[in-house]
Amino acid sequence: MRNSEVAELLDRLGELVEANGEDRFKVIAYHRAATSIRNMDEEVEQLWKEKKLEEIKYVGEGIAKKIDEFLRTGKLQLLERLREKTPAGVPLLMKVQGIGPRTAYHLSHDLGITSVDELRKALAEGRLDDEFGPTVRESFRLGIERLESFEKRMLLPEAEGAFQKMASYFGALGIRVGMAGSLRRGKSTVGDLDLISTDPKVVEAIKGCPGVAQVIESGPKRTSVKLEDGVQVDVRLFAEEEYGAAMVYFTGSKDHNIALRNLAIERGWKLNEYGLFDRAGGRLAGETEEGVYRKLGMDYIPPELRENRGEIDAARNRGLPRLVKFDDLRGDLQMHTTWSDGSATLEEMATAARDRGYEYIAITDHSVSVRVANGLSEERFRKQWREIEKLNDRLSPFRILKAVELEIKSDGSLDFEKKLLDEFDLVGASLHQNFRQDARKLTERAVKALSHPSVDFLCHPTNRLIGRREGNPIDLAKVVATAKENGKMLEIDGEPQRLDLDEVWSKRAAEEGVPIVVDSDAHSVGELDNVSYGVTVARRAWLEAKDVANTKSLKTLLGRVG
Ligand code: DGT
Ligand code: CA
Ligand code: CA
Ligand code: ZN
Repeated sequence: MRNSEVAELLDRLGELVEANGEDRFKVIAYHRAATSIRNMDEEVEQLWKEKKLEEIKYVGEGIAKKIDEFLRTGKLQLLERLREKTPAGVPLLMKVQGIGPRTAYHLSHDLGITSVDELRKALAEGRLDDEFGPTVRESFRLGIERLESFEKRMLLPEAEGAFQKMASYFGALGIRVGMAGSLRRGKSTVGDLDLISTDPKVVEAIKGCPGVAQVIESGPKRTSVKLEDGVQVDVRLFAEEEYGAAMVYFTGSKDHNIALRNLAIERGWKLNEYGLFDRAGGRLAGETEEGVYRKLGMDYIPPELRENRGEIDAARNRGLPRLVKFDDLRGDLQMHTTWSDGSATLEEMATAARDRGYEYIAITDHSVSVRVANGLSEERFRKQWREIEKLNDRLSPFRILKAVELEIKSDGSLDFEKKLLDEFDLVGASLHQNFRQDARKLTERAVKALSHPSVDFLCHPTNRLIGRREGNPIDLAKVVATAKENGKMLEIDGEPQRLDLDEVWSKRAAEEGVPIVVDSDAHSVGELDNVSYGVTVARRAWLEAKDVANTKSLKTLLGRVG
């Protein structure tokens, strides 16, 4: 099985490309292809032999060529070239937020610091006091801390991939396992996997699961293992009549559990992972989650809401939201094609979206000033529109919207004039450049864009990349207020590293009546599926179908964005 080898290769390549200051889009593309290959069930070598590399999710033509070169020759020339010109440790140092290619080069080449560990030591021993001011040194320290706490966590696709593999292994053995923990709640990052089963075979069987590298702890009712990629999985055994209570307990969150337990205590009862019990120890509930919630006097609470953010009161008052589902979506409103930095053609994206059952999509290639992503000029957009019109004739009633991910420039002005913008069906505005400005300036840029009559929504408002970059210190309350005032929409970008806006701010925006766009930001056909991560965030934000703009018919949507 060479999947992990190929995944490693692409990860190293991504790091080195980044270390050499090349464009972020490429870097992300390498890493997500790596994760996808690491987690897939098929063997990459087999697909390569069948010339089907490009069928792998997140693998486009460019990456397929590199995998081909590696499998044919055992080497990748680009990687070796980059390795030669990059001083030792630079990719590692760049994982620390606040350290870019130039600083990493300086640390390694001039100061001989080639790892995060050495950097920490040098900071502690005061060896960098002459080189960097106190603010910069503090930012290094914070960056190191953040890196260490994140490195232990996974993004959703990785966690889901690990769970799917386990589930199919257990499935083949006829062992039923339930998924609990933060993955079941759909949290954007997952620390470890928590499995629950009522089948006694499970505690031994898990040790033989492919990918298990180490058994950490093993007892009659619990086994903890570590997978090859460092992921920890806990499996716990319960009796049938305890299963529901165990699922409630280990799904969490901890705060939700504590609030439930307090409710039980108020009634003189006891709630734990084995069940709900009355004063005399008699079992009141435990076999099913529904039973536990019902007995406590409330509606069943969907896992995504179990964060103790008001869901318990809502469930007691029959006031839980009817959460939006993937099937409610009628279209996807952000995606890229080979016209800018996507890996699939316009036609491929459109037909794939139509085959997924959508009624409409927006093609939102980047605008001209995003040079690293091959942004489009007016002239190129006009050419693209002719292609869109032809496809629309052919694919009708499916409809492709002429759209753009429009760059908000440093001074808050936009890439195009109003006259041209008004010829688009839909305009999303994004802020990719100069995001190191101070909070006031960044907020001004977003506010200016949201006040422009031709802009329909703000894309990934904070521009965070989970585990790599904190969101911009933008004043989101002001952004929400401006969107509300001007009748604009805000986006939940489904790219697993982004998931931006997050659930807390999406909830606040929706409560203010600001429509939320949930989209994939796909750069390949496979990435169209990312919209489901966006839906997960929307659900964690308590959103109903009515709160999400792209659950509406095209007519209603266009009526609104005019
Ligand atoms: P993670 O793994 O860090 O992404 O987050 P979780 O939520 O999966 O947390 P984990 O794996 O430590 O524990 C799974 C669940 O078990 C957690 O969501 C709630 C429950 N739990 C763990 N420790 C405690 C505790 O001390 N008290 C209560 N009431 N519940 C706990
Ligand atoms: Ca967990
Ligand atoms: Ca756990
Ligand atoms: Zn973007």
